[in-house]
Amino acid sequence: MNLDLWYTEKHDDGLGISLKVKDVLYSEKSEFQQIDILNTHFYGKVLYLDGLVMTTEKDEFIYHEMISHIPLLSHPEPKQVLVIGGGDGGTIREVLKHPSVEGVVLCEIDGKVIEASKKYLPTIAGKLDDPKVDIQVRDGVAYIAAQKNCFDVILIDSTDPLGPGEGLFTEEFYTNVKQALKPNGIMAAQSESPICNKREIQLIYKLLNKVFPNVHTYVAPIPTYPAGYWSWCFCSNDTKPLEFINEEIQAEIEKETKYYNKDIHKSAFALPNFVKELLE
Ligand code: AG3
Repeated sequence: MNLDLWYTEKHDDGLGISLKVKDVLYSEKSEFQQIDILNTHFYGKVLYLDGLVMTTEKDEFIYHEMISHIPLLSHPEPKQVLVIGGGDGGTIREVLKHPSVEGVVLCEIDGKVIEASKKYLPTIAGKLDDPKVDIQVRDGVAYIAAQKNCFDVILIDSTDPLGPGEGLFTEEFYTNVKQALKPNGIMAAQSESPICNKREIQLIYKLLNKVFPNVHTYVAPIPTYPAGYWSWCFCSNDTKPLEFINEEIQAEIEKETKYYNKDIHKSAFALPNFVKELLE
């Protein structure tokens, strides 16, 4: 298409994230949400859910490496991993780089996101058929409530706290996540933009602090998310970030990553003053 066609993810506060579109590859309304995959000039193929950027071929590596390697390398030997959300498969691809991982459950509410990602985003979704992956197409809220003491690492790769992702931002859900973790388990959850989503990041941080003894925010730039600056929360019963890092595996992982490395692991927890203030 040679038209000057742009799609803008619009926010109430007068912010938009615009990408020039080559083609619409997929556009369907599932039982849960509107799913679109657009081929864009700058960021390659982009997955949108309810009009919001979930992942793009060009910058997805930052988000997926940061949500996975920070918690996994902080655990001495992660064997069983759970990813909630993340139907595009990017987080699964990174988790599978860890040699100790024996099994990873992907609990995604919307089977259509998985199907569309497999078809149109093979570089992201390419590992979803790996024999170590157990795909559960169901609501993460119900799934987690039935899991006790069985995961070493849980990653919450959700959308924003509205629509089908809403239930993944409650005290009850986080309590169930804690119970699903083994005592030395670690969870990491995406926690929105410190610039655009001040209320959300504060709420997530407050709720997590009610449930977990250790809650630590870390940050990275994600060019295609609101304000280009994103956060995650690292939570555990007793492991503090940077207290333990599996350096042997880290050295191997670093050879394959495009964003993550041992310096980034440390610096991600260094927060600017305005973020520290938000979380006080
Ligand atoms: N999950 C976090 C997406 C949040 C983006 N928000 C937005 N664009 N308003 C991404 C899933 C990638 N596996």
